Amino acid sequence: MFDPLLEELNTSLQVHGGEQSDLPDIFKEQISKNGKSVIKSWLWSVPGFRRWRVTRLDAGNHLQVLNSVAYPTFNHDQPILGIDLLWFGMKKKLVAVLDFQPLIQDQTYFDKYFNGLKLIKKSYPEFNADKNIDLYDPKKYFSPWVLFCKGGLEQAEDILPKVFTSFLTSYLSLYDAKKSTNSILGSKEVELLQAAYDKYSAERDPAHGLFSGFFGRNWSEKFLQDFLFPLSKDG
Ligand code: BLA
Repeated sequence: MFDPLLEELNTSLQVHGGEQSDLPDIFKEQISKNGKSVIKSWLWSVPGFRRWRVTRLDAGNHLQVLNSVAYPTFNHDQPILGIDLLWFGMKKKLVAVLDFQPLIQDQTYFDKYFNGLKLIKKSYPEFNADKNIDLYDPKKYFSPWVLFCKGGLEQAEDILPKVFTSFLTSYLSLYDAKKSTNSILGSKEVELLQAAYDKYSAERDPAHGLFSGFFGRNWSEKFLQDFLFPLSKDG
């Protein structure tokens, strides 16, 4: 379901000077105990970013996932990119969350970084289901303009690709725009806030149980701590 979006993401990262970094084999690809599901991950090194990770889970008709998080370098205080796309094929159910995840909830910060996301949110009312976020605290690391859709095939096939393109373009332009403006946060603050994001996300990630079921508890814990949220281990 999400392969065209994954390809678009890869191309876009290359256009922005991204190169793939090496990853331990256990994180590159893992096959589930029953042999029916596979999870693949990629790590990118992109100018302006400390870490850009991408994960694709293919559990057939049961579940398809495309997940990506990009952390700017500590001297850039722009939001973290967060993408979590899930397609439950049997139920034909889409859960899509895309956000510029803010390091702080502050008006000056929002004014500086969120105009692009606000415009996308206005154009796509289908991605306006923000009342239903209940696994996370929406005030922590989610923006008031988070694109959130619980939908079906039409949303997945017709609307999501458009939203995805606009979202990615708009997020990547923050880095270009950033060159000419001053930071609101110092790099030590950015580092602490990105680490807090990892800790918070590692505790809340609804995928933990799902991964354990598919790939075993040991692998899942390693994957969560060492690949998905490596700064969650500090401090
Ligand atoms: C929801 N994300 C979910 C759910 C699962 C995952 C299973 C619950 C879906 C449901 O409603 O049934 C799965 N999360 C994953 C997987 C990975 C993962 C497979 O990280 C693999 C790497 N989640 C993120 C990021 C964001 C995010 C970066 O990882 C931010 C954009 C958000 N996921 C997010 C939100 C929900 C969710 C807001 C919905 C929570 C809710 O319904 O309240």
